[in-house]
Amino acid sequence: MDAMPAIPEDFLIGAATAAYQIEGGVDEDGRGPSIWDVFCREPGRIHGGDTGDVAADHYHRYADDVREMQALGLDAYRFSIAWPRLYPNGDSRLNERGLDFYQRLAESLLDAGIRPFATLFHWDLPAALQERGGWANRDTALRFADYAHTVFRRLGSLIPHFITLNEPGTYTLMGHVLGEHAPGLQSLETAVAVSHHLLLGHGFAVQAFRAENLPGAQIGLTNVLSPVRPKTGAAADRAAAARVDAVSNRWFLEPVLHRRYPDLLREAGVDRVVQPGDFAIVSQPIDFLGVNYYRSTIASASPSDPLLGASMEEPGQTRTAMGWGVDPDGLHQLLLDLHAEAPNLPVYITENGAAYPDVLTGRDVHDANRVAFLREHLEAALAARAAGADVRGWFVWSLLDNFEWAFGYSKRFGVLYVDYPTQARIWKDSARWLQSVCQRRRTEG
Ligand code: IFM
Repeated sequence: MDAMPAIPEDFLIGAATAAYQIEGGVDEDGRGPSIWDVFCREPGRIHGGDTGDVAADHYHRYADDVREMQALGLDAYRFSIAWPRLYPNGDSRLNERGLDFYQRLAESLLDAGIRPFATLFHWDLPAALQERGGWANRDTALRFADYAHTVFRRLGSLIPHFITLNEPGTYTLMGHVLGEHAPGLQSLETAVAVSHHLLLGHGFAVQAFRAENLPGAQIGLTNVLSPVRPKTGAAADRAAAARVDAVSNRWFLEPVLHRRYPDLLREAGVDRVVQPGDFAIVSQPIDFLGVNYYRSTIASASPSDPLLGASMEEPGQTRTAMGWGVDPDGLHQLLLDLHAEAPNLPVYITENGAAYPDVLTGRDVHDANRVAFLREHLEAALAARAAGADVRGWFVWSLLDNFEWAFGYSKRFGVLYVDYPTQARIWKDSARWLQSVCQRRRTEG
């Protein structure tokens, strides 16, 4: 990869978080329980028995956190809205105090000159809705649209960018096939229904957004995408790679972009839950695609594998603390491929980052590995942009160390180190590097 190209004026540099991972304050101001509150209390589900009860205490410290973002020089901040703060019971009773929090957060960001990007569903479904079947129940898509509509009506003048869903694929697979995330189910049949209703909810939310006619505001969907290459040119490896690609990438992309499910999903029975007219809803035009990128995949045929008949490896010279291979070229290729597939669809990289075993020494965290990861991936994104891909921005995952789902607090992704006992925020070297990038972006812009 060549040296980092200049950062274009309209290319945003940001950082991302999600409500359950940072907020804490789970019992405050009328918030209802989410499926993650329930899941964390089930013995053995989360590393060390950790929960999001306190997390990074952002619910109380959001104003300080916005000041940190301002000091970093970020153009944009992506956060998620906790549905159970607004609708604690999953029904139509709105909790105004929950809405107030996000209004205050959005106003603080705007006052600091930081553009808010708000995700509406980053996995924290109200527990009351899971009791009625969760996303396996088609009605949840309608409840989601009502919640989304409230957000657009009440906060739409403050928030210029909305993301309907974060990584519906991860939510579906980890929560309903592997059972490693809330709600902890293991049923392919349920997962297939969940996936379709998530996409339907996305489409309904886009319709509600358009109905509000918010001047200048935009809406998109965020998928995690992992380019898949066959290990060899052999037909069996290419077929295995296509199956892995269908599950990892195409499942949540094709219905939105091309009004169809991949064949593999049709074989898994998705047609049972698709009703006439659904694809028209799911494929409502979006203003941008959010891409979360962490790693890529090499697939080969493995007839003994029961799920996909494939085995997977991750290319990369080095690994992160999650064991994920580091492959910035995969991001470059992915962005070019997306541009070829949907040339008129702008892309934001809504998450990109790495966990490493950070060590706090005095007031320092020397995370040279994370600095290299971020620099190489930003360079890859900028090179793809220079080659014609319509990439509009890049968000580091994450602003803060946080609750990494089943891994609890054992994995640190932040550029700001969180000292959990004191909740102090400590700048890692990667934060200083990010600040220098933002400064450079401003002088070049
Ligand atoms: O922490 C998660 C985030 O919630 C969704 N995308 C991947 C991140 C790292 O695993």
